[in-house]
Amino acid sequence: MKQYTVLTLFPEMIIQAFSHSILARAQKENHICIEAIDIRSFSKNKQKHVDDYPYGGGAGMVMQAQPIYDAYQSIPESKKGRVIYLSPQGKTFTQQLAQELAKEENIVFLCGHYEGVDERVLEQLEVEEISIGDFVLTGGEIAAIAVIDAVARLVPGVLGKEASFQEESFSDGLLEYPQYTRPPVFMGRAVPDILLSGHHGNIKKWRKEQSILRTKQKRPDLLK
Ligand code: 4FN
Repeated sequence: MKQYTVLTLFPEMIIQAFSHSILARAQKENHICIEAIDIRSFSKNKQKHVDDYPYGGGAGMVMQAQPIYDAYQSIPESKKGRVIYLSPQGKTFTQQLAQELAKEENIVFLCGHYEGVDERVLEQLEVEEISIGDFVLTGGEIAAIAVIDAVARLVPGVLGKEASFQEESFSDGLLEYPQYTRPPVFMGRAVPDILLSGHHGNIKKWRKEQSILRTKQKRPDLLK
């Protein structure tokens, strides 16, 4: 069973995100285990603070090293592994990285808040930084959820047979062909005849062409 442990100030965000659909079932069936550790519960002050003012001054607060370090050390040795800090300073997350991470037995994710985390705990834990893209977030949780979702669905057993088979067609790196379902005509728009022809060879060829055409038109960067 793959173990994903998230160090966070908002554990309920993580648990809730994976309480539906495919990844909820994957947890019930013990293909994956997703746990959230509340960094705040490792605060050593009465007010349960986990942040403080930045040395050197400036706006905002910085997450302190000690509660994060202690939260990490509370993880049993058998569940420790690569530590990923979700950060806009990280290398951009891709499907290739998802495939690589899906091979790991244990991954620990650290989610930042405020202006970020005291640099020394990032060094001490030898974190790897990963970013989901170039925009501003209020915290790392949404990024951790995106990465865990992309990784967990690649773990053997998580997707049904049908979906795993489809997965192989994603791995050509192309966008998907257009999809249609009933009714055959919607607001005067008909489903392409070829999809109703029952000729599986022609349908397969048409879909491949559509995938290539769409990728050229919408995401030419994916072809390079
Ligand atoms: N974000 C930028 C520049 C400076 C700061 C940010 C920013 C959450 C703790 C980090 C953001 C985006 C993708 C984590 C952004 C990600 C985060 C992510 C993230 C609070 C500090 C912060 C130039 C990229 C716009 C806030 C650029 N992937 N700081 O968002 O955690 O993982």
